[in-house]
Amino acid sequence: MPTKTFRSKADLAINGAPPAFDQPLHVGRPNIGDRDAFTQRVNKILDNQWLTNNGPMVLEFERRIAAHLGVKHCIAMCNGTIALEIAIRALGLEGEVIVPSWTFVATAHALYWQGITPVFADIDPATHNLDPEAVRRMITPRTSGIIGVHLWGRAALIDELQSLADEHGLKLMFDAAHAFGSTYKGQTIGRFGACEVLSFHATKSFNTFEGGAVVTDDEELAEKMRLMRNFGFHGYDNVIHPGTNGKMIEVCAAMGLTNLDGHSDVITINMRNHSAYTAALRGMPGISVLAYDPAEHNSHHYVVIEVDPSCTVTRDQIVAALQAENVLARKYFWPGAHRMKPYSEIFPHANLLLRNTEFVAAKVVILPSGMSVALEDIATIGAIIKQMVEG
Ligand code: T4K
Repeated sequence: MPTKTFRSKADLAINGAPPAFDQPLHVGRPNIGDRDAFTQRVNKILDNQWLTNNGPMVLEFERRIAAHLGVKHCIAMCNGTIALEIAIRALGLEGEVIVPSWTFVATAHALYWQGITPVFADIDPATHNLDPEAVRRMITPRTSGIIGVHLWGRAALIDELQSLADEHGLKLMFDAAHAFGSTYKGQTIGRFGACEVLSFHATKSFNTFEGGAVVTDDEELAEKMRLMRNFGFHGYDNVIHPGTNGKMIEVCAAMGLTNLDGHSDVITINMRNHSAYTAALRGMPGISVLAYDPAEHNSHHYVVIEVDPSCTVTRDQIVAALQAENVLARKYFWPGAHRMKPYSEIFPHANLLLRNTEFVAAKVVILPSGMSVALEDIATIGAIIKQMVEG
């Protein structure tokens, strides 16, 4: 363990001392695969003179992702948010749709953007995922569906949500933006609900620069989404459906194919990092690291720590101390979508029904991980937090 001392509670306001890290250590630093393989693919794209619109690289990417997840259809898109919007529209969701507030705001925005009201249901504070009983309480005659989120790649309570949806005649889909390669009861995420939506944003464990996809076993739904992502074109000069431009471009697919080849290495490093953080923070009063179920697959991309109200320092003091040392920890997804506009104006009292969301949002910190984080970095970050808590 390093012997250096870092800013303590008392020191936080003192300026001038050099930070522990010369360069910022980011949450969300992209994992970048084999550069030569990527460059070769880019050269192929340039030689082909086919840059977008369902090119060969995107078709190969879709085949590989579908095979990787064991799902019939992968419809690649320009990003996860557009993929959510297209899936929501293709499913015919309308009126009200129940979602967690404890998610990235895109889950709610994808509904609101289309004139649908996102209705926030509370989470289970242990899993950070939707509590099916809280979902049940939010169902009204206007409810048309539920969007479950597999937060931190940990699967939502899929069976319970599916039973609830069936019982009330609701559509169920999943925001699986964090769950690429995760499993639920041993089955790969991708085939649950009517469809599942992935994000391949630069900050995800697996990225295509920007990108996303909807995956589903439903042939008819897949066909509809393929039309919608390309303005509704069915052949030249023939538009048979309203649509938008949701296409993934060739260079993103090239990045995806390259990163897919290296993704198992990323997971190995993430698992190593997660274990190292867990060991470094073990026994620190009021601090815990969210665990991943060893019986399920998970990319271990998110290192989520919880700072309990019983801790000697607050969550915000820890974040401030880390940032002062150039560790750019994040408070994802504080303060919760219900406290962001326009939802805070539409539902000014949502907090009263979202006690667990509020409780969790106040105590979470995400720490840097991925290929650019070394074990020594984790030891130093552990020492900074220790100094704060015990110093
Ligand atoms: N549903 C869920 C549950 C999601 O988490 C997301 C996205 C979506 C849906 C929507 O999917 P997309 O439409 O994005 O495909 C970031 C990402 O932009 C967003 O994709 C992600 N979730 C969310 C959790 O994080 P910000 O606002 O935190 O981004 P930003 O610019 O602050 O960057 C985050 C960190 O990453 C910084 O510390 C810097 C670092 N970074 C970022 C980029 C882009 C790099 O080091 N290199 C980079 O190239 O939203």
